[in-house]
Amino acid sequence: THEYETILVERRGRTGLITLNRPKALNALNLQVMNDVVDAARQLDRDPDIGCLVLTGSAKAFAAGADIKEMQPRGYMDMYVSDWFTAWDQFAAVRKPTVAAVSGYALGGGCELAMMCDILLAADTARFGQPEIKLGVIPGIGGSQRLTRAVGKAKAMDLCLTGRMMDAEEAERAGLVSRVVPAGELLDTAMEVAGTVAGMSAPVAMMAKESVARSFETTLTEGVRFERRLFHATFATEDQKEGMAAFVEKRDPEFRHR
Ligand code: CO8
Repeated sequence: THEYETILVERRGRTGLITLNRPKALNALNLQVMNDVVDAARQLDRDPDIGCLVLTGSAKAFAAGADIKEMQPRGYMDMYVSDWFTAWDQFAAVRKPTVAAVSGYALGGGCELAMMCDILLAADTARFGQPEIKLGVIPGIGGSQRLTRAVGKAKAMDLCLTGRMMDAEEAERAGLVSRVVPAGELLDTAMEVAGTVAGMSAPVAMMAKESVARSFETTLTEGVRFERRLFHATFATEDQKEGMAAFVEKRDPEFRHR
């Protein structure tokens, strides 16, 4: 694969692993990181041999936020005209399932990036927060929206207004993360989860993701209708034939991902 400056990209079976790799800045998300992650994620998303993406950082930091030093000198016109950080929306738009494996700090843009992923796994060392207010700004990559949808108003307001950090246990209790695992097992667990997802029918996994994601965008009636249409669409896949035949024949399915 293509070499990147700020990330490492690996393919393990049907899983694509992206590791943020700017250790000197605790993986602070500058424009280069954004462009690298978005480019790698879009390539993996298009690759028929990939069924799931994992995004991780280091033991100490998933990412300690947007790069403060890069933003410090900028002014309003500059931020507005360049539409600063808009490319992160392309990461959120990845259609294959994504797993965030968070160890250490996931602050500001780091927390926002983790929340863009479909499955959020935390090491017991993980710390989440939206500390932007302490810098005189507010979240800008979706934090005020995704955090509120994930944990509700009470904790979202608390975190965005005080800038305090939440540990892994509180994050799990609040519904921000789906599982907490010992730090040493984080990557193995993430790769195992991703391997399970990547072993499913790729188009059907994409439909499942799209359907759950739709619940954040629409009313219940429309959401249920959307789900029903996609459910019907699964019957146009070879994998529905294989999955149901395998059940009836008491064997494991061999999905062909189409
Ligand atoms: N940006 C730039 N550099 C950083 C960042 C960051 N966010 N975080 C850490 N670093 C750098 C430090 O400056 C330091 O560099 P150096 O060695 O050159 O001094 C190095 O990483 C190591 O950091 P520390 O020495 O501070 O490590 P500690 O273990 O003492 O502390 C902390 C770790 C608590 C994580 C601390 O580094 C910290 O508080 N970091 C900043 C956290 C933060 O405020 N994040 C939010 C950033 S703002 C944001 O994300 C806004 C997103 C919205 C933008 C929207 C635009 C549209």
